[in-house]
Amino acid sequence: MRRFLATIITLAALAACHPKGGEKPVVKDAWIRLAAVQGRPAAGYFTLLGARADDRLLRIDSAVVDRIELHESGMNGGMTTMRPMTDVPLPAGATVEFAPNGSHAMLFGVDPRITPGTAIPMLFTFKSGARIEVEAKTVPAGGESGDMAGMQH
Ligand SMILES: [Cu+2]
Repeated sequence: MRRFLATIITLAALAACHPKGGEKPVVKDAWIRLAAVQGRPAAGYFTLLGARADDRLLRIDSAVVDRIELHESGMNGGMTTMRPMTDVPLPAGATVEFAPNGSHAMLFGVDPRITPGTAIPMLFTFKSGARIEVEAKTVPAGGESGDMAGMQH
């Protein structure tokens, strides 16, 4: 019983200091690095903020991109590798970053009229049913959003 009470108290303390998320997840700071060669995939980055309840990012769609995949990066024998993720867990109140060298969105078949500086609309769909549209700014291949350099992904 004493152990049980201690658990309750610990949980209450955790709940008290846990940051409260909003009703819906938030998508912020979305940007896309276009490919150096037209026809090659572009890479998209953004930050997810979890809502009050656990959620999952299921997919991203854009009217000007044929197909968008969610990829995670890893290292394999000194080489950067990546593999598709079917969805992305977004726990309540958590911050999940898609950033260069880490997880990223891969944009296949970007409309050739998109040039650096053109915004790309992206619609994020979550398991909770939340759908959030953001405008991602685009930068040229090798360009940065202020935080990183050089990598393909
Ligand atoms: Cu990728």
